[in-house]
Amino acid sequence: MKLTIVEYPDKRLRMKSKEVKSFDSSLHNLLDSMYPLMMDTNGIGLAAIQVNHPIRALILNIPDEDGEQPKENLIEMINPVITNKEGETVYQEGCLSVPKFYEDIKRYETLTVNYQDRDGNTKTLDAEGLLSIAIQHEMDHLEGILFIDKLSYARRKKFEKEYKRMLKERKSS
Ligand code: Y12
Ligand code: CO
Repeated sequence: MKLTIVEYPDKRLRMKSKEVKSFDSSLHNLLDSMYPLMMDTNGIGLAAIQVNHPIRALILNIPDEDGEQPKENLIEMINPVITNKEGETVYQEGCLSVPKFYEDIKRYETLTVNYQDRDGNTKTLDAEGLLSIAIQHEMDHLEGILFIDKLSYARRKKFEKEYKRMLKERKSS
C-alpha cells in the first residue's frame, strides 16, 4: 500500500479517528505499510490518520540505548485508552506531519494504557519516559489534536509565521 504523510495545515489531520472494529487484512496491510514509512522518515511514532486513514490505530518504535529501532521493539496500538496517568514531564517533540519544528511540550510522566493488538487481543502497558510521551502525542492525533495546539498564544503565533515561511521556501526550491 502506497502511503504518504499528511502535513499541517491539512484539515484531514483534524478529523476524529474512528474505532477499529475489524482486525482483518486491510488493517494488517495498513500497519505493514506504515512501519517502513515511519522508519524511512526517521519517525518514532505514527498514527494512521497521518497517512489519511482516520482510524484509531498507531505505531511506535522508541530508540533503544544505542539509538537503534529494531523491529522487535515495534508497538502497534489499536483503540488505545489511557486508564491511569501521573506526574508531569517536558520534552521537545517533533511530528512527521509538522516537518522541521520541535517544541517543548508538557505531558504526563507515566501512564497505563489499554489497547488491542492487530489481532484484536486486549493488552495493558505501563509506560514511562519517551514511550509515555510518544503514546500521548500519537493518541492526541486520534482526536485531531497536534502538539502545536498545546503551545502558548505567543509561541503558536511565532510557529505559524515560521511555518508559513518554511512552506514558501520549500515551494520555491
Ligand atoms: C517525542 C518525539 C516525537 C514524538 C512523536 C513522534 N514524532 C516523530 O516520530 C517525529 C519525527 C520527525 C522526523 C523527522 O525527520 C525526517 O522527516 C527525515 C523530522 O525532520 C524533518 O521534518 C526535517 C521531524 C520529525 C513524541 C515525542
Ligand atoms: Co505527530
